Amino acid sequence: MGFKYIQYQKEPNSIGILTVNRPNVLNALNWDTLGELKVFLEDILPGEEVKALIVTGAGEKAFVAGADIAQMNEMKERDFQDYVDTAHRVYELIENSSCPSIAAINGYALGGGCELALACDIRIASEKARLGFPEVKLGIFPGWGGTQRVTRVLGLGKTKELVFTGEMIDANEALRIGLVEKVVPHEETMSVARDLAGAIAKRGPIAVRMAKTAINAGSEMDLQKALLLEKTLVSLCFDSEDRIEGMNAFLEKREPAFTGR
Ligand code: CO8
Repeated sequence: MGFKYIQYQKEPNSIGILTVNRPNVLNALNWDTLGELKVFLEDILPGEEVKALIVTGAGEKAFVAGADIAQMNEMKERDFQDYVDTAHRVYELIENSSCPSIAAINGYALGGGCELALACDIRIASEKARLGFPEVKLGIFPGWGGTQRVTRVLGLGKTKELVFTGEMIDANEALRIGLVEKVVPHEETMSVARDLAGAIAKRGPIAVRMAKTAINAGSEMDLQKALLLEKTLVSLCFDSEDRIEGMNAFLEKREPAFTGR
């Protein structure tokens, strides 16, 4: 696909694997990497028909160690604004994608890297992973959605503790506070992520997609509006061929063959 800083592969069971590929700088996100991610997410992923996307980092040490500090340090005001806008767009594309996403956190997930993981739907962490928001050590703060997405996952107090101190936490602490969903032996990070993606890929794609919308959009609404949204979306699901197939398959004691219609 002609990308320099990211890799993408589609596996036979409709699982996509997106890898940030700058291992020499712990997969730090420079402008070009964000640009490639944007092109991939906007122009390529929608045509791929993948049922789950795994996002990970190349090499043995890092998921993504954040924004590229060396490049940021050279940026002028207007460039910086564009850099921030591009990162916001990339993270929104992942968060709002109809395709469920899993962050396979295979090492450091810091600053913009932790924010990237938080834009994904589910986070699996290697036992070697280290997570945190070191931005205040650099005189900035998590500005790629971090202050907002972390708060929604961890609550105000824990977010402020992590953001104000800039201290890293290990994978087990991340699990304890709910920053990741699962901690696994390092060498099993990708296989566990694949298993999870595989389980999602077998389910009714319309149901998974609408559930994602109901959960994401509903969490930003008051309860009454969110329940109305849920009712509307689940009614649409009920009208799908996949619903008929799923219920018939259960009653006939066989595996469903969903078509996404
Ligand atoms: N940017 C650029 N280069 C990096 C980055 C990074 N974020 N992280 C690591 N590197 C480079 C190192 O400079 C080093 O390069 P070289 O070999 O040329 O010296 C190489 O990667 C390997 O790193 P280390 O030698 O430092 O590896 P260690 O194992 O000793 O340490 C650490 C690993 C602890 C992860 C360390 O590299 C580190 O602290 N990295 C920086 C982490 C960080 O601060 N991340 C936050 C960046 S800021 C950010 O993400 C902001 C996002 C929101 C911006 C919104 C606008 C304000």
